[in-house]
Amino acid sequence: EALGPTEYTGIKMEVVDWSEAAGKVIKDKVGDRKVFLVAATLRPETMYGQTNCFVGTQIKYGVFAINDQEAYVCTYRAARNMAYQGITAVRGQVNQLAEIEGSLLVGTKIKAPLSVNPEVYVLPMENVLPTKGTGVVTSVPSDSPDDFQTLTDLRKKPEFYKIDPSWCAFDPVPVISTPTYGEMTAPAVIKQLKIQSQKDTKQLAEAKEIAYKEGFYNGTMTIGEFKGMPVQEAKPRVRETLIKAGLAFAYAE
Ligand code: A2H
Repeated sequence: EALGPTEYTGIKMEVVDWSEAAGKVIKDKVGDRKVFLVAATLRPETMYGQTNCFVGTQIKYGVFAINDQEAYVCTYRAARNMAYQGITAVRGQVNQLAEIEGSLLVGTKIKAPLSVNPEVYVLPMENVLPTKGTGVVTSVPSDSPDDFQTLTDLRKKPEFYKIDPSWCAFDPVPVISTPTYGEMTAPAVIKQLKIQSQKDTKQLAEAKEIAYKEGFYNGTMTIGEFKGMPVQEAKPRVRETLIKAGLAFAYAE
C-alpha cells in the first residue's frame, strides 16, 4: 500500500437507460437530477478504450444528491469521502436519495466519457472491493488484466452471469502501445501468465503489476488528443481534459 493518499480520477458515467429493475427503485427518487455512475480510476489516459463498466453484484450502492442538478451512484463510504473533498454542495453532508444492490444495476446503459464507444453497459465483476474507490470500476480490457479477464468470462457464460450477450459486445480497443506487449497489453499479459478466469486472483494481481508498469513507464498513446505522447506525459493531460469538460473530478482516499 502507498504511504500517501491515492489520487483517483472520478469518471462521471451518465445514466442513459436504467435496467428495468434499477429504474423501479431509482427513477422516482432523483427528481430532475442527471444521475451518474462514478468510477474511480488510476488510469484516466485509457478512457478512450472503455467497453463497459463493472459493479459488484452483492455490494450496496447509494444514489447521492451532489446538488440540485446531479446525483452520483457509488458506495456510501465514497459518498462520505466526497462530502469532505468539496465535491458535494454542502461540506460534510451526505444526502442519500435511494439505495440499490449492484445486481440490479447490471444492464443499465451509461455514457463512457472520451470512449470510442460513447454508450456502454453495466456488467458484474466478482472481485470488486466495497472498500476501495467508489465500488464502480470502468472497464478498459486493452490495458487492465482484471477487466479483460472479466469480459472474457462474461462472454463465455452470459447465461450463468445473467446478462444479455449484447451488453458485452464491445471488443477491446487499442489505446496504448508498449514495446514488450504491443497494442493490447492486458490480453498479452493474461496469455503470458496463462490466466483462465477472474477467480485466478493471485496471477491477476501479478498481471496487473506487470501491465501497469509497462504501460506507465514504456507506453505511448495510440489514440486521441495526445496520440504519440508517452503515457507519463499524457496521463495528467487527459485527466485535466476530462475535469475541465465536467466529465470527471479529483477523488482521493
Ligand atoms: B483502474 P488500486 Cl486500464 N475494486 O482503472 C476493485 N478494483 C477497483 C476498485 C474496486 N472497488 N475501484 C477501482 N478499481 C480498479 C482502469 C485501469 C485500472 C487500467 C489498468 C489498471 C488499473 C480501468 N479499469 O488498475 O488498488 C480501477 O481500475 C490497476 C492499478 O487503488 C483502478 O484503476 O491501485 C484500480 O483498480 C485502483 O486500484
